[in-house]
Amino acid sequence: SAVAYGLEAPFEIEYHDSIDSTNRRARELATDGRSDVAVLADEQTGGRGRLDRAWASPSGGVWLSLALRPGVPIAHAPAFTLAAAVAVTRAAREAGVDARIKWPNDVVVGDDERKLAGVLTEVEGEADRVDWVVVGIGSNVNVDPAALPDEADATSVQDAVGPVDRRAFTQRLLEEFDALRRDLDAVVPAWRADATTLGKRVRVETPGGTVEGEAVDVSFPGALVVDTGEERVTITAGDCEHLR
Ligand code: BTX
Repeated sequence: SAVAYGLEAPFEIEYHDSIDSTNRRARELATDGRSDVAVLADEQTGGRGRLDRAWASPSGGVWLSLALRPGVPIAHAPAFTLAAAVAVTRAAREAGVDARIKWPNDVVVGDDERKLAGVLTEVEGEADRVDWVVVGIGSNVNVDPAALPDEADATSVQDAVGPVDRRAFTQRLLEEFDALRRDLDAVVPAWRADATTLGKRVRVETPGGTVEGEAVDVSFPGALVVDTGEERVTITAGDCEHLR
């Protein structure tokens, strides 16, 4: 329970010392009709990123997935991804880490933009109303970066400022997320304030091809607007690279 984990959280907490994937478990709960449950684990043995990529999840991180049934149109679901990125960024800044958001879902630190956290949102339902949304948030908190894959260009809160109280970090993250999910119109302005992508030259690999230009804005519920010099392209999904 929330109390057993020592959290006064706005979500019911299901805690696991070790689990394959908190997203997998949260999907199971959401499919069963449960909502406002946060599945939390010290370690994941089969953590997943986008496009079925592996997400390294050693003990000491904050691996958590929220099962939600918000009753919004499916097109609004990306706002939950942005809200999660803002929530992690605020929790990290509270812990003393200068974290910034790289569109759409990476939380990065430093000029070399090492990845501190990632968000994986999964949705099921009808166009005008989702059945459920699962928001998975993986934060490298008290993790030795040596325990993360070399090619991941990862960092952790521990690497930046030393080990922190994971309960306080998680509490802050959940409170920030809770406030934003109740006020989705506040998500994009909050995201803009914490972003590192805006104003940068970017190359975005989208399902429809590569787009290169200046990232000029993010529009609700989370699309990136890129000015190619010839036109403004609105991108709803893709992998974004910051060009120097
Ligand atoms: P992504 O597809 O944007 O990023 C995946 C890539 O990130 C990997 O290919 C690898 O290069 C790199 N990577 C892997 N592990 C780490 C790590 N710990 N830190 C930094 N970089 C890493 C991002 O996907 C979405 C990740 C969501 C993870 C959460 S954890 C709780 C929940 N459960 C679950 O299975 N997934 C989510």
